[in-house]
Amino acid sequence: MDPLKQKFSEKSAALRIELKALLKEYGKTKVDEVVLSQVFGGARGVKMMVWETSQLDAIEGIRFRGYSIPELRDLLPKGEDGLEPRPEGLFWLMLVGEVPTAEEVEWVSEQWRKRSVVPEHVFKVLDSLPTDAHPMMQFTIAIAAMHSESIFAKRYAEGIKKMDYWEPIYEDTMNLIACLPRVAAYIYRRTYHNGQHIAPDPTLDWAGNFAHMLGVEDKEFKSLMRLYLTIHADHEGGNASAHTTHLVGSTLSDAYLSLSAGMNALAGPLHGLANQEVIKWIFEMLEALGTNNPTKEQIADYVNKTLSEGKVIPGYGHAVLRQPDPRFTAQKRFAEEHLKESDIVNVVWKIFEVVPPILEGLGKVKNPWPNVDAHSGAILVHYGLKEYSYYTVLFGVSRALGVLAAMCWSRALGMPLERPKSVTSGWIKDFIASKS
Ligand code: CMX
Repeated sequence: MDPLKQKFSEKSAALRIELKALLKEYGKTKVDEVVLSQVFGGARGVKMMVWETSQLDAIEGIRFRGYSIPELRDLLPKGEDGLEPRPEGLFWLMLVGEVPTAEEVEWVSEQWRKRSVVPEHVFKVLDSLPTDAHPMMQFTIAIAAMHSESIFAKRYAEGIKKMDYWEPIYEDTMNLIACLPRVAAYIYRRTYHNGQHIAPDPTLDWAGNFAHMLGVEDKEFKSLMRLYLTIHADHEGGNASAHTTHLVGSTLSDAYLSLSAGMNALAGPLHGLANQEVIKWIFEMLEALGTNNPTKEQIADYVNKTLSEGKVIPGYGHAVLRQPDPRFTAQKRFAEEHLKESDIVNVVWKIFEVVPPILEGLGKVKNPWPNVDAHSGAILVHYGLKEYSYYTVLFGVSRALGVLAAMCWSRALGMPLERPKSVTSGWIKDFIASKS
């Protein structure tokens, strides 16, 4: 058994036993109460699932296995330039709860290199799609098409014990993550660069190689990709992409079909697609104002115009967070270190000064602060990755790390089919009447 799998096997077996005892003793203990506005309000705040890999605090933001993003920047082994953490390390941390050594991170890289053989039919499936098909549609189809490789699906069909489900899911997870940069880069090059593909470079790490296959060779961009693919990886379990992956996985769909479903959720404009919407909105604003260097007053007018048209300001607001998103702050820190003079980055910083008081003034927006999607586009544009319809695919490659690590845990802990209760509005009216 490989060393990561061995560690996971031991840790998950121990937790499974512990949780079994806990449930036996405290199974009837109340952990939450649900009020009517939550039933109608997208189940905000309702505690109804277990997610080992990360936890979100409304004020502090995300912690991966207890570590904040700035802490992880110090702790996780970094890329060749010594600047940003390698996502391989975050995956190790999320899966087994230990900060990996540089050797362990190199081991993950080597594993993903070896496992990154994308089946030929996946490229054929992609080539059969129109080149103007949205990259997220291409991405979800390609991931679903890799289902043919699922070890879990094969082992399940042969007959496998519930206790052993996690083991082929671990293999699927490692194989799928290994292939994602190749698939995602293939989509980018066929959509925007006339199908001129770039062969992987086996000397590079997972994120560096992805940057290389996209065709952006700048060393700083490789560094950005390490940061980007680390900070987007997980945001506890209730967000739409994570929850969808979990829900579909709970039916014992394999890792490929579950992730493909999760990516369809990420493709919505209120979730991951917001990263494309932000930069699109900024470009439209600059065009409407006729300048690349708008004043704060001009930006405020444009924000008010957007709101008066009944639209949201993309990149602002969050279902859980009530402070600026530390993932936004991490990208701002990167931009301050590398891109202080960039016009488009400066526009993002001005928007950050202008938007929160306007949203606050509406009196209904619970979080007027920027989320993860408010900054990323401007940085990508600076390095030449201007095709914003592609941005959510980058988010998706990263999100796979968290949701698949979590899926290993769900199978190892024997999590059941998810099936919450729904009621009709008639039932609710009767219930309220009976209470009064
Ligand atoms: N601009 C304008 N209005 C906003 C707003 C924004 N950025 N954020 C929230 N609101 C509005 C809501 O639309 C809602 O209005 P109605 O009552 O008229 O329907 C009201 O404020 C209350 O919403 P909320 O409780 O503050 O926010 P929700 O939890 O319902 O929604 C989110 C959260 C992210 C969908 C919302 O803030 C939004 O639409 N933001 C813009 C899209 C975006 O950036 N999404 C990316 C989020 C991060 C991610 O998942 O990747």
